[in-house]
Amino acid sequence: MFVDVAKIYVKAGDGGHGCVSFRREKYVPFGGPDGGDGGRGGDVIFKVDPNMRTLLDFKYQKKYEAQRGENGGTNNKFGKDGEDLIIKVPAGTVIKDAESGRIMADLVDEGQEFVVCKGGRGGRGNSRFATPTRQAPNFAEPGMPGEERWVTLELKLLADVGLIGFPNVGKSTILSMVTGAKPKIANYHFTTLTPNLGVVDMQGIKSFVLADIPGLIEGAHEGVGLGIDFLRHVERTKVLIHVIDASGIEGRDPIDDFYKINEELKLYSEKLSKKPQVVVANKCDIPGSEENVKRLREELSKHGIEVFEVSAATNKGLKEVMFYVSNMLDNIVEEKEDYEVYVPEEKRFTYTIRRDDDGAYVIEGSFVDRLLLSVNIYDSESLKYFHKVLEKRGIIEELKKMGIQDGDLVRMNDFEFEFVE
Ligand SMILES: Nc1nc2c(ncn2[C@@H]2O[C@H](COP(=O)(O)OP(=O)(O)OP(=O)(O)O)[C@@H](O)[C@H]2O)c(=O)[nH]1
Ligand SMILES: [Mg+2]
Repeated sequence: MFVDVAKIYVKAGDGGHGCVSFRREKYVPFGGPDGGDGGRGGDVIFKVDPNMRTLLDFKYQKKYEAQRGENGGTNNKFGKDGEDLIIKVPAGTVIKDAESGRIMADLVDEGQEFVVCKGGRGGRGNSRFATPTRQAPNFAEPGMPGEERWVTLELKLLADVGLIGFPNVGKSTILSMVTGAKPKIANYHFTTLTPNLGVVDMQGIKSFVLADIPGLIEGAHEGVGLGIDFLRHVERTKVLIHVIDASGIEGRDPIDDFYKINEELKLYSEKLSKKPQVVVANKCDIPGSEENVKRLREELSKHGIEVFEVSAATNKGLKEVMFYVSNMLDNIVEEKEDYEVYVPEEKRFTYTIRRDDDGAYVIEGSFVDRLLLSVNIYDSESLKYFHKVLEKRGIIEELKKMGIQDGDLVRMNDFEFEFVE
C-alpha cells in the first residue's frame, strides 16, 4: 500500500523530578541534604531511512512518546536521562506543524535528522538548594514537561522529471521503456494508482529519476478521477514530460488535451504549471497521428515547447526525448525551496494575574502549576524559596503595581496565602 500523508502525535520525555532527601549516617544526627537531580527527558527525532518508500507505518501507529528522565535519588544520585525516540521516515518527507500547517522541516538527505520535540529538563534535587542560611531545604524542583505536538507528514517523491497526462496515453509504458521500473500497463484508464519511480541511465547522459503518476482528467483539481493528490509527487521535479495521445484514438483532440491538463496544473499550483514542459506525442505508430503531430507542433511552437514524435510501444523516439530532457536538467539552475521554516516557540512557562470577585489576586498558568509542584507548604524554608521565586520573576512587583495591600488574599490554584510585604 502506498501511503503518502499521515498525522501523528509526538511527545518528548518529561524531565525527572529532583529528589528531597537527607543523609543518614551512623553517629551523625543531622545529615545534610543529598537529594539528586532528575534526568533529562528524551527528544523525539525524525530520521531519513533510505529503505523506506512510503508513510505506511504511520497508518497504524499514531502516537510516539520518548522516554522520561528518571527521578533523582538519595545520596546525590542523578536520575538517568530518558532515551531519545528516533522515528524513521522516507526521503522526501515534509514535516508540518498540524495546528498551523506550517513547514517545520523537509527531510531529503539520507540520514538527515530533525528534532521535532525537545525533552524536558530534569528538576534539581534538594541538595542544590542548600545555602548557609538554608541548611535543610525540604523541597526540590519537579522535572519540566517534554514538548508535544501533532504533526502531519507529507511524502513528496524526489524525482527530477515527472510524466503527466491523461489516463491511458502511455506514461507507464514510457517509464518501463527507459528505466528498469516495471509498472502495470493496460488498455484502460487509471491503470496506475500510485506513483512509480525509475532511474533513466543511458550512455552519454547524466542519469536522472523519472516519476510516473496516475492520469489526470478534467476537474482533477476538484478531486475528479484520482484527483490531484498525486501531483504533490511531481512538485519537486524540474521538468515535466507531458504525454499526449497523438492518435486521437479515444476521440479527444490532442491540442485540447494539452490545454486541459495545463489548466488542471494551474488550478492545483501556479508553480507547477510554470515548470518547463516537453511534449511527447505518443502512439505515433497508429495511422492518422501524423496530422495531429503537425498540428501540435504548430500550436506549441507558440509556447516554445518542443514536441517529440514517439511510439513508446515500439520504443521509437524515446531516446531523443531523454537526451533532450537530460540536457534541460543540466541547464536548470537549482532553485532554492522558497518556504520559511517554522520554528514553534519553545513552551515557556507563562502566567496571568487577575482580580477575582472576592477581591483576591489570582495568579494562574503553567508557571504556577509547576511552581506549586515544588512547594512544600508545611515547610517554612520551602515557603521562603517560593517567595523568592515570585520576587525574582517580578510577580511581587506586578502585584504591588496592581495595588495589593498587606493582608490581601493571593490565590494560586488551590493554594491561598495572605500577602505580607
Ligand atoms: N499503439 C500504441 N499503444 C501504446 C503506445 N504506448 C502505450 N500504448 C498502450 O496504451 C495503453 C495504456 O498505456 P499505459 O502506459 O498503461 O498508459 P498510462 O498513461 O500509464 O495510463 P494510466 O496509468 O491509466 O494513466 C496500453 O495498452 C499500452 O500498451 C504506443 O506508442 N502505441
Ligand atoms: Mg500508468
